[in-house]
Amino acid sequence: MQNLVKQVLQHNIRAIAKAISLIENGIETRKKETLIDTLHPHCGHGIIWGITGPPGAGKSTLLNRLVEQLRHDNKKVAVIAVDPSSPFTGGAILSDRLRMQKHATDDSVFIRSMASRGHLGGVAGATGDAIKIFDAAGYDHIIIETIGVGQTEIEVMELSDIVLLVLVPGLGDEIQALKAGVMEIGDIFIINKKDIDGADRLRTEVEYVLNLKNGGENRSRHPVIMTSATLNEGIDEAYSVIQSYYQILVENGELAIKRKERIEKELKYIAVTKIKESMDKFLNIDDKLDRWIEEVFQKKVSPYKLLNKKISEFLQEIDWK
Ligand SMILES: Nc1nc2c(ncn2[C@@H]2O[C@H](COP(=O)(O)OP(=O)(O)OP(=O)(O)O)[C@@H](O)[C@H]2O)c(=O)[nH]1
Ligand SMILES: [Mg+2]
Repeated sequence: MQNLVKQVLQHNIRAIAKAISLIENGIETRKKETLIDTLHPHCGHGIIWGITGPPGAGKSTLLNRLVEQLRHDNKKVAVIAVDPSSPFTGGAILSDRLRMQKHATDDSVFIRSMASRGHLGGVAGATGDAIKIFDAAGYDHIIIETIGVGQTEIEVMELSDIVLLVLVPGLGDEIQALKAGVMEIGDIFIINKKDIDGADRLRTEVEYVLNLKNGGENRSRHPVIMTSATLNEGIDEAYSVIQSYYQILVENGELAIKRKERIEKELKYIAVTKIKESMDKFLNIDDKLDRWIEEVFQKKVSPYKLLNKKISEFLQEIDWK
């Protein structure tokens, strides 16, 4: 494991791929903890972007363009396509969904897909670990693409420093989507496919909703940009808006706040998981459950009383102060 970590830190592509596969395939807890803990001091340099929006909105086409700009600035980029609905692909590249063939041979662009099925801690956990691997390995930008806006996607987007929400005209249900709370997760709103009808109207609607959210008086602080990813229009603007938005987050301290909120979530998650694990082990719930059910059913004991007793026994056992 230490050797693998060393190679990851040296930006060895094969080691990075291997580390991510280990996470994806669910290695032993102890090994995973060593991996993540050893990488931790080397994390924090990479900028994490999320890009989300309805299927077919042009997220990948747009991302492809933005990656071109990042490469032009000589940045190393990792892209993770998260697909909560599909099974593991064993790390296969979703080149179709990603439309990133152009970058597929570039060593400084690492493209990876992740799926959630059967993953302990959900896809958000696996994605979070993958982000740490890329970050420690020295990628300057780590970009996560998800489709749609279900709960899992929101959790994944919460791993980002900046979320780009890509919207397109002509879906018919734009406004419903905006009302459904989707707007909450976006930092920067991109109206893509500005070359088709309805883009201007959608922009007005989006700005209206954003200003409402802002109390209806001041202009919202969230930029709304129009692009045509296929025609390569508005990309320069999008790129510079993203950069200045990030700069503001750094300067006004919001980035640190966001990152601390992520650490808080992570710590709570680890705490709950670990407490649950040790409780399960001590209480041996699965084995005793039938007996407890019977006792509660027979009214020999009430549920709270039973579990409070078990838990205080547990706390005594571990000498809880
Ligand atoms: N007219 C027009 N078509 C676009 C534009 N951007 C993307 N497309 C097309 O829209 C289709 C979907 O593009 P993708 O980039 O795969 O969209 P996506 O949001 O990544 O799709 P999923 O990952 O499947 O959700 C493709 O046929 C693109 O060529 C645009 O600005 N204008
Ligand atoms: Mg895509």
